[in-house]
Amino acid sequence: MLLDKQLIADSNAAAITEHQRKFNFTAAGIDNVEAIIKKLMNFQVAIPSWALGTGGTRFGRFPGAGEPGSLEEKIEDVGLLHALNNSSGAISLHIPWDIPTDANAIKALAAQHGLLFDAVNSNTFQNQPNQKESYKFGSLQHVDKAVRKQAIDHNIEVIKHGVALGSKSLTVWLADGSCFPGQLNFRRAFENTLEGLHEIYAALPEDWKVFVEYKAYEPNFYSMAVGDWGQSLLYANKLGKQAYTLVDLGHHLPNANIEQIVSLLLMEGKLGGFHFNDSKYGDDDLTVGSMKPYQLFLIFNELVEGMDAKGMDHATDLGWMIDASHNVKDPLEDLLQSVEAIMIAYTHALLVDRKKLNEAQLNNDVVAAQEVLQNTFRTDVRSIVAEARLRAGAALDPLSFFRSGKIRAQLIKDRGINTIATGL
Ligand code: PSV
Ligand code: MN
Repeated sequence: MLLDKQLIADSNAAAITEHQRKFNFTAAGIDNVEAIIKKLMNFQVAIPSWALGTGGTRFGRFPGAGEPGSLEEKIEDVGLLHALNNSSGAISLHIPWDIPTDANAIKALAAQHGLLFDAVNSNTFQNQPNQKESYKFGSLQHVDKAVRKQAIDHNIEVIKHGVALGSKSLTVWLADGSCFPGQLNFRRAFENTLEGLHEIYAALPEDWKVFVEYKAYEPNFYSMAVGDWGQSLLYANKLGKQAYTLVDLGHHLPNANIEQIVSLLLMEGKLGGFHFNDSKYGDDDLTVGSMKPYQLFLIFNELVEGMDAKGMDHATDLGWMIDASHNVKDPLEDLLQSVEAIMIAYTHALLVDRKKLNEAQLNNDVVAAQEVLQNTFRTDVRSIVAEARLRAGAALDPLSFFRSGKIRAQLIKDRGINTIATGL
């Protein structure tokens, strides 16, 4: 389904007067509003293919009708999001969940929706049917060379799929680790993992990056092969200049200071990208900004400050992606909420008065520094984000547009009652 842009234009026309009133009011208080709008129009957040279907809850999985049943339909769904918000211009595939039967046709379909292929993701955290070796005791860290080789070969195959689609990066997330003390020799596990990553790294095209994603724990785990940013950074430094750390917001121990982690990784030139989500207790994969919006703002504040200090391009020099699951909401509605939260946090970070903040820091004026950040955070910037969408031909209010009912109804009509297994 390709969304008829006229429908968006009609709904925008109905809401334009109210929007302009709000936008003019907010814009009047901002010096560089035009520059900010330009940045917002360029900023894209990739959507993971596995977030487009309903995930499971303790009570079961309750998928809504009209969810995508094929890679083509997943691309259509992301295309729809992008048409609505102009900020979801890329899709991230997970192999083997998303192996294209015809890469050229898939590429052409994505192009029709204005989408690029973001990082491709390997999966050595689930045994696949007909797989020779088992990942029961890990993949790249495994004591058995044959298991390690299987995991390396899989990653190299993922790179090949990515090359065929025009992707430019590989994300490696390992569920490797141990369940009990004594089970693993930590040093040997690290060395095996590094050796495998070296082989994968050697298969990267020159213009590719590899992202090493860390995660503090899996249920019932005692240790992880890549458990925190320190371990990830060690691997990335040892691998070379095409290797970076990837920060998934849900992958930290409680109360970790993620904004400080981000700042230091950026300083080291080793921050590769993000998986945005939110959480209350663990790796909850909740809607971005639904629990800790101030933390999200503080992270973006460090990102903008650090990227500007290095002359980096906000839109292209880091990998921006959502990694969330949707169990009780319509996945597309949830993703629209997540992208909106990211755009708001980014706008807030662009608005921070850097000069004032810097002065406050140099003068040890703690109160003034806090005021700068909190005044910004308390500014309602939703009309600025909406204006950026309007100028790009997207919807003033994507969620209301989607909720008007016509889109899901059309998807259900086109697809029957398709539902999809998310693999989570
Ligand atoms: C693991 O929890 C993770 O965050 C990794 O990014 C995976 O690739 C993804 O979720 C899907 O399981
Ligand atoms: Mn992730």
